[in-house]
Amino acid sequence: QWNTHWWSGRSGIVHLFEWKWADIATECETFLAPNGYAGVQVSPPNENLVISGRPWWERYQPASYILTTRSGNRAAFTDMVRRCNAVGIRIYVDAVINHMAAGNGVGTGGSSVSASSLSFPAVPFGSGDFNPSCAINNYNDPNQVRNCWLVGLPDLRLSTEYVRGKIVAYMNDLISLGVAGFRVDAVKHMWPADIQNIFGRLNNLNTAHGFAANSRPFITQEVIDLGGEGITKDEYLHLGSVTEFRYSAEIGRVFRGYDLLKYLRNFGEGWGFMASASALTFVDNHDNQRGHGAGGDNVLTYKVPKQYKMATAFHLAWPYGIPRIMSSFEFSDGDQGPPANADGSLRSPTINADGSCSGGWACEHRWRQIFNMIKFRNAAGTAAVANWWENSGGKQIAFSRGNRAFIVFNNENFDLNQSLQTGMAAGTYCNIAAGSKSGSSCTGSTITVNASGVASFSITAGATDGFIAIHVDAKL
Ligand code: QV4
Ligand code: CA
Repeated sequence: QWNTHWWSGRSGIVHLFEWKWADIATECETFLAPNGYAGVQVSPPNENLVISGRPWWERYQPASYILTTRSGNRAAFTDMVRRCNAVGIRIYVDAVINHMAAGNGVGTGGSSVSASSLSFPAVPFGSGDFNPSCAINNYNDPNQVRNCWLVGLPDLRLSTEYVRGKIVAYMNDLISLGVAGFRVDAVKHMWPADIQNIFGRLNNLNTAHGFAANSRPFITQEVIDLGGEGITKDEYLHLGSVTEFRYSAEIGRVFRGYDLLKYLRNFGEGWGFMASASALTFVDNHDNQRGHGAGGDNVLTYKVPKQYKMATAFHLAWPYGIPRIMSSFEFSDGDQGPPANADGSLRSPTINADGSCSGGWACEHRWRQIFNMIKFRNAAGTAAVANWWENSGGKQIAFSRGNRAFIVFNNENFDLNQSLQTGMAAGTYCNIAAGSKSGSSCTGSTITVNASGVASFSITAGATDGFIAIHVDAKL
């Protein structure tokens, strides 16, 4: 359950956090597929409790497994998956299966919810389907972390066949609609044996959506392991891929300038991270960009654009992990929900003439420096890192991916002016940080590689983009 089912020549999963299904369908067709992306992680599609003020986190409070949320209904979800698969963009569902909603009221599909009487009639779940109420205070106690109630959310009794059966039916329903897999929420809070049972009962992917026969759903498990807790990521590695939270914490620290870029030379397993094929990697996620979950103060977000673009460029240039790109809505408060109308309905992002978003949406995946690095990663393919260079200060680095792509970073507070061996064929290349290839020219600056593979690079300390990148698919 490690295969992402990406089309060849594609890479990267964009988390279109809180987007509507209809907008995602259009985004697959008009932007993601043409720019080489491979997949989308969508917000939880199952009905959630409506919470006053409409915080984003109401979607992590399930009311039922009916596919009706502010992102759209079952028909809209079905249409999105079909249209995205048709252009080679895979859909991964955020599956919230550890718990149900903590409050009382009504769900986004109109179902009634009562946490106080443990009644979720639209599933139905009743009091016998939950573990006894208790708080999680001690993350060194695996029994407490897995059997007690995460921030007061009624904890499902996943040891029972009835509860397992309901969750398997929900996930198999999504597989029948053509999803390629799941980001499973709060996995640390579930026993490995319980989720192994559930994952083992998932159907193969739907061949009508272009998946090969006998394809297993991709699984990425949300386990926050920054060390020092009673539960480790290692307990879940046999079940599928796992979120590598240390990647996010460390890359933020490096690009914020607290560590030398030269140490990135063995970023990945060399830093004690899990094996590359198991690691779901990200610069930030929907929790740690706003101080939820864990990750610390060093996490980079869209609010620190220069360092964010540099960290993302490294993330996509470096051959480690399964990269996920965060696509955010703008926020000033950590509870604030996505852009919405007065009646609570979600607003669509406004797409500007230059391709960027507005209307409260950050759309990092549409930033030139980011989507052009997806193309860099696709151009690099499986080529190994070569032609490593570092300055004596250690905050300027460069490397190639074989003879297919080359990138230079300057995180010093002084200019970089350097001739470097790129490993690339002679010619003129577009600097894809500064612009794109358009016909027979570049919309930004160019880099000329001479017959010996050498080119000269200049990145001032104050440059808007702290990196220069070239690759074979953006050669004039
Ligand atoms: C409050 C009190 C509790 C009290 C409870 C009583 O804080 O002490 O017990 O009321 O009812 C929201 C509120 C939270 C509230 C809770 C229940 O923020 O204050 O508890 O609802 O009413 C998201 C948000 C949470 C939010 C939750 C449910 O981050 O703030 O809680 O959704 O709406 C750990 C886990 C990890 C988790 C991470 C955040 O190991 O698995 O914390 N990450 C995932 C998701 C995350 C989501 C959940 C798990 C829960 O990525 O987005 O939490 O589904 O590290
Ligand atoms: Ca649990």
